[in-house]
Amino acid sequence: MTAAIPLVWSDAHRRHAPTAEIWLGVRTPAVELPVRADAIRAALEAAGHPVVAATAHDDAALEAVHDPALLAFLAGAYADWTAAGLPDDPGQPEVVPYFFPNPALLGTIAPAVPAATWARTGFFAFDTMTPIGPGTWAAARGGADTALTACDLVAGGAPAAYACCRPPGHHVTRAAYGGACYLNNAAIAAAALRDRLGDPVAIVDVDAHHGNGAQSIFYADGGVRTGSVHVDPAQGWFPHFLGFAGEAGEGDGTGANRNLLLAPGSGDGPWVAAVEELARWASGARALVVALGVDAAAGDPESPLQVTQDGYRAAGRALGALGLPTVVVQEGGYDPGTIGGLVAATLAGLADGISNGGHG
Ligand code: SP5
Ligand code: ZN
Repeated sequence: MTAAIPLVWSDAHRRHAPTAEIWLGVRTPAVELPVRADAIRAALEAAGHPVVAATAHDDAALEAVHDPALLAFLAGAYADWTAAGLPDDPGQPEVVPYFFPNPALLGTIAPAVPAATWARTGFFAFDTMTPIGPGTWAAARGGADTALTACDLVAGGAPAAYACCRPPGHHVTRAAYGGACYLNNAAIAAAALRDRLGDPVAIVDVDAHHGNGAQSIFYADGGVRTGSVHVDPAQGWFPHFLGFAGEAGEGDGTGANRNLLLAPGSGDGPWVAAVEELARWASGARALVVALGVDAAAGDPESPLQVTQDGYRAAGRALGALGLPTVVVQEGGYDPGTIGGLVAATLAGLADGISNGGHG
């Protein structure tokens, strides 16, 4: 029996409390809220997981996967926005984009960062639903520290650690943010584990949405295998432009990306089978990062998948049975009433899989 998987935590998550998501130009209620992490922590503490405070880590760990220009933008965007008076005129309290450098606008001309504060956001953001408020950067930076602290535990010999990252991260590429995400915690963790434990590292993303960020960051890099199971973007689901089966990597990364697509309405049978396939594919890596979105669950307001708590437990078991040093990073999951139990079940399955190994 392994010791209970530690929960790594940063209080800074609460400083990101968006007032709205701009959806089709309309202010709609934000769903990526502080209550999410608080609900998960409560469930995991009740299940006996020890809490470990995140420690500060150097920016170099972020620069391993992100463009310094994106990091500088995120760190300063809210101060720039308020200095430009935009909360008063036109009355937008949070940093949002309005104009995007569509490749078909620019052709072969490289985009430059716009001079106007109100136009700059569109250089870095790829959707309108990922607002930057007064505490967003502190929260996102704390989330990265949370993932990196979990890496420290695992590199130090813990079989697994769970990073309760909020805001989530798996949609963020090297230089662009969106999808309620600001820093790609799973990619940051994979790079840190690669430094400490060697190549290759695997990322298995079980969030209901495609893990486009890690796919993009490591697309030409065979040192990090990236796999994602998600609802088929061709059937109308975010991130719409990416996540298709033919996206397999390029150059040194050819064959190192896997996308497994599920139809809306899919439940435990096909979803657990897909996770098992990604687990088999990850076997032989030196370390594993699980991008744990629990929004594939039935009842989640952001996805049409119908996975149960038992399905998440089975996914955890399959991933734990690999016996790899494992960092689990929180991604999506938007029903505060059920996400704690879903994460607890996944970690229980993971611990079970680790204990039983290949003998279960
Ligand atoms: C981390 C994560 O799970 N991000 C997923 C974000 C997907 N958001 C897609 C939003 C599509 C529009 N939904 C309408 C909700 C209106 N408030
Ligand atoms: Zn998601």
